[in-house]
Amino acid sequence: MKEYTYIMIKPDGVRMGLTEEIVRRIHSKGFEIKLFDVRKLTGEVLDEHYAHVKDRDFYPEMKEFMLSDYVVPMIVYGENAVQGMRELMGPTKSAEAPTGTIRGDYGNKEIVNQNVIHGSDSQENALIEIERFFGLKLNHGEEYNFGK
Ligand code: IDP
Ligand code: MG
Repeated sequence: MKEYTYIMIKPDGVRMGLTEEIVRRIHSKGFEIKLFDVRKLTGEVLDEHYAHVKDRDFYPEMKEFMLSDYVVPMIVYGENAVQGMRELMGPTKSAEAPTGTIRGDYGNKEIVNQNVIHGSDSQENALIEIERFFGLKLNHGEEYNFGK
């Protein structure tokens, strides 16, 4: 079954000019980008999105970084897209991410929060995050027009 996932290029990725390369990698895995946008986030949406790390000591610095520039939110679609995108991204800590993954190739090896890209960690969270950032209530396996 094809599924949706929420992907977001973080400010470091945008500033390094990696959007085109990341789009190329997503397509080369056979996934489709159904929608994408370029925007600056608000503190409110970020606190909601990162509620699971909001009380950690690194959060204030991370929040400042995430609000520092444009991000590129996307809806990505395909077979096993949630897991497949996590593999393409590599693990959270760029210093531990293998070469060939997005975080391994481009993430900051010292500053953990500057890891270039976000990807949903489960099918359930993917739908929650897509609704949060695009205001769309989707179901996995269903096809939508996305405004076409
Ligand atoms: P994920 O992005 O790989 O799913 P999460 O555990 O959901 O990782 O953490 C969300 C984000 O919080 C990470 O992408 C990273 O930017 C930041 N983060 C997680 N752990 C640390 C840490 O130990 N130090 C600094 N930032 C962290
Ligand atoms: Mg996560």
